[in-house]
Amino acid sequence: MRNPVTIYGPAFSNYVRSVMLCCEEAGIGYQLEHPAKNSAPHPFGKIPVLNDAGLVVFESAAICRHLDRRSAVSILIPTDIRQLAWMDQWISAANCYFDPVFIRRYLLELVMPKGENGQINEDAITTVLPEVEKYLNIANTALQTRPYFSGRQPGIADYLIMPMIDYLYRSGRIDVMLEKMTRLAEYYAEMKQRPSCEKVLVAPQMPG
Ligand SMILES: N[C@@H](CCC(=O)N[C@@H](CS)C(=O)NCC(=O)O)C(=O)O
Repeated sequence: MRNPVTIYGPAFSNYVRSVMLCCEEAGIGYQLEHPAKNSAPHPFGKIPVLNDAGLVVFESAAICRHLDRRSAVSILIPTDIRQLAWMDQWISAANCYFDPVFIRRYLLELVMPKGENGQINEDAITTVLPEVEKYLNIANTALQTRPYFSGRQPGIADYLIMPMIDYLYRSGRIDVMLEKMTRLAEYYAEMKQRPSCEKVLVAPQMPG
């Protein structure tokens, strides 16, 4: 068995969770380290960063692709080019559209509020909610044509999107909206039963 990899970043980060999920699925041992201990920090000041026996990689999608390629058997990336094209588009959509709206603008305003006296800025939440709903609808519709965001099998796109979706379900404010997304709910319930998701997608421990 190859040496475990080091993931720099806290376990509450959705992107750190994505990398953890890929490690779990690929059977790769890993340890989490505080980013301050990283001798080769992310050039753009983000997390996660991976260190695999001295190979330092940043950007979650690149990290997850590397994790798949270092394994004897590829299970995170489809071999069929049509499924692969589908997965790649959802990896990009996860990073460019879902994360900024679901996590940066909605979730972080709830858990790390930027309003006056540390209060939640309700105007910011009200403004972003229609976009959250629009993007959830897009995800819900996509899953009506293929079972997973990575095509016929769960893969990197699913492990990028699941931590975001999990945080939306946990937010407790948009249950009525989520109830309308019946296909997404089915997908979420199925994915949550995977041992990787049961282990990684737990209630987050936020910094005090
Ligand atoms: N494109 C990066 C995004 C990583 C990212 O946004 N990470 C967040 C945590 S989930 C972060 O570093 N936030 C701290 C900051 O923006 O200063 C990736 O895919 O890894």
